Amino acid sequence: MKLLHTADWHLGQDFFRTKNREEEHRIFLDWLIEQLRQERPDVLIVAGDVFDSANPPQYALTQYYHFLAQAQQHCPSIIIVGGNHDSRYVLNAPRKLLRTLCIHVVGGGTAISNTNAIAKQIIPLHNRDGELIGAVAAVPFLREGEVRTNIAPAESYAEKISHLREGIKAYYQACLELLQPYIEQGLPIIATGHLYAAGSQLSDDEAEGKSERRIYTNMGNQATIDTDVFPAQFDYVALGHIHCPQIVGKKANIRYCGSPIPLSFGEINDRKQILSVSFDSNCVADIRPIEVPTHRRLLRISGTYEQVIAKITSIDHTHEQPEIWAEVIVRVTAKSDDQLQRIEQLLADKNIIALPVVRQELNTDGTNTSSTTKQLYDFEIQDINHQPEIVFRQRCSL
Ligand SMILES: [Mn+2]
Repeated sequence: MKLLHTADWHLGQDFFRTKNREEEHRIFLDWLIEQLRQERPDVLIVAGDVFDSANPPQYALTQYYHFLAQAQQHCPSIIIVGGNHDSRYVLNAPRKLLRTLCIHVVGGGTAISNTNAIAKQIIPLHNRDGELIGAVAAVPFLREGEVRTNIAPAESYAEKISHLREGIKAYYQACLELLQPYIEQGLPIIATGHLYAAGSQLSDDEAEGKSERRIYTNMGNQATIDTDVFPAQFDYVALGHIHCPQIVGKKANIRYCGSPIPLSFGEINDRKQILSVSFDSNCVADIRPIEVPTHRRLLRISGTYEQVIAKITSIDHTHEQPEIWAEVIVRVTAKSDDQLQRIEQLLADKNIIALPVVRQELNTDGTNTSSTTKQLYDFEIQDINHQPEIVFRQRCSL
């Protein structure tokens, strides 16, 4: 038995409200079809965040269906689960139609008390000859209301988190019971999940909270889930949510495959990949990352004015296609429109796009920059917390 594991595509991503990722996603999906052709897996698993938003743009839906139409010709089963960015309704709408193509969609979780509904998330796997070869507990991103039965009034934050963890564990336990017939046959048992496993290493921006900020709505980063929520009978756990590929909790068979394209400047040092997992009877025999080729270069350029100029000057391959996107942060002691213009001109000459725009950070004491002393030419929503009046005035002046 062999599976390919991917997640966190974020089709339709709007990059700084100015650029889309349509071309990069098209190239990735074409590449993925080629991998299906070469690897010939028995199942493809997409572990959540197919789309970047609950209401994806039309071109993203077209890319998704175009991909599925091709992929089902090369793969006996495809399993898609919803992530926190996905709308369960968008994913589930074509569910019955896709089922006829052996594409199984689980857009959202179900109430933990509803065993019949959970049973529908257990998917038997068959090979090209129609033989039963394994089973998957296709568990999507779980919302609090689905996994909690005992919401008490006035409970503390810690109690809330602890109940959420218990609920997720119970959900996987419920799956385990339904998987027993397959376990007894000695078949490989696979589970999916879209959650923040404890001890995961975040990409730079994820750590800063810029990228995956909606870990659990209103729950922040504390709602990490220990890997002991996954029963030992699961032979492989295909996770999504964290964009940096990694093993979780030192258990080689519990994995994040990461996002296939960098979705923020904090992800540019990640090795983007999908995972090819082979089983020998019900044991994982081999887990092999397949690196996703990079299509567009993303760069982070920061430093003093002189350093930024030197860095931009030293960039080779300018005018490469597609154009380079860069995050440019200039640390200055006093605002200078002239310097900013020179940097912008230099970038334009090299056909590098600064996103969102070149940003000046003001060092009030001339040494370090703190977020509270930051003066932004372009500003983000969190800055409103600091200086609502300044933000308002800047907005009016645009
Ligand atoms: Mn994601």
